[in-house]
Amino acid sequence: MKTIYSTAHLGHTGYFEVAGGVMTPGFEKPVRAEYIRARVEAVALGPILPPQAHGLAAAHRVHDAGYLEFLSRAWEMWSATDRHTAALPMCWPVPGLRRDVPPACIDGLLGYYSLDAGAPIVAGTWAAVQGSLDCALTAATLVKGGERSAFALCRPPGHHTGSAFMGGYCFINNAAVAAQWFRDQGAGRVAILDVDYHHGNGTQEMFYDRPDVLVLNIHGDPLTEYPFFLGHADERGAGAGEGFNVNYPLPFGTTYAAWGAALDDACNKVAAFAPDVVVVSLGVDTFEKDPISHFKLKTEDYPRMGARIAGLGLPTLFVMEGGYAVAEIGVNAVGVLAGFEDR
Ligand code: Q9C
Ligand code: ZN
Repeated sequence: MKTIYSTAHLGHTGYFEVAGGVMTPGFEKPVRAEYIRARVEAVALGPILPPQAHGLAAAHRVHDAGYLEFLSRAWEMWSATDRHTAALPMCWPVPGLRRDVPPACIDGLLGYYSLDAGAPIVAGTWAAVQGSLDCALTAATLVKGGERSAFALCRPPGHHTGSAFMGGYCFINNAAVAAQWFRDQGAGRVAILDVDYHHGNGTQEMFYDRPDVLVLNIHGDPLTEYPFFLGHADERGAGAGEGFNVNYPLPFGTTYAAWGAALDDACNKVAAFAPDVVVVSLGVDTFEKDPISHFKLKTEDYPRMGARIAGLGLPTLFVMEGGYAVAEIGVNAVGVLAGFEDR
């Protein structure tokens, strides 16, 4: 399996997040992708290739134009106000406030276009975001060209990003853009299987009323886990998309016994849908030692996950999402890919 990796991610660094009420170095940091790349090399998974530049046309198919324009200019606007720390929002248009008049300053725009204060923007962020998207689209091109699978080593991740907001370490929804790109390239049906610990709220939002993209999510129950306000089991899609969104919210402490049962059910639904291609939002923050998560998957569970997905017998694009236990992130993420390849 080929891996697509860009060094542009290295510039998205040097920021903090508020964790437990305390300013803490960001959990989503460059070493994550570096450890995954090193593990791909160590097990000789396959060639590691740089992405091709794709521009933003594919992103515009699922993202709001004003949002993309904001993202591309946010650092320039923020640093023009003589601030040099990461740009972060501090005020949001919750229901009851107005969204019909977009703010004319960066501090207002940051809140207008975000879900939370969890997607800091620094000087290198926009280049990293474009590089991450390019990885997804380059890997998607390999799968479209007939390869059984490909691995987009995306960083920053994407699945919390909706059409017009960043959040949860995410800026452009790489998996969603790739899924839409497959549709635009002629795929009739696409399934997105999101195995990250957190609910992929952005992906769900983008395809919620569509029957051509089946979205399945296995994740921490939003009653007690981020992103809190989406990801319940009764969210099954709307209108023509009714029945084409499937959520598996699971409690803290979940092990592979219950997690794997959810995966099995999800895979049966994918098989019944008979998509032309599967996009896997691959987060490994389900790991027992993940510092911000509460599932209990073990390192030996990740190859089983990959093997079950391989059992679908479908062209598969893996898109990297979360995972914050950096010492084990490479072994776990590449474990899924090696398990998929049955080795
Ligand atoms: N400070 C992904 O896994 N909340 N995003 C963190 C601890 C945000 C995770 C709470 C978690 C976002 C792609
Ligand atoms: Zn996650």
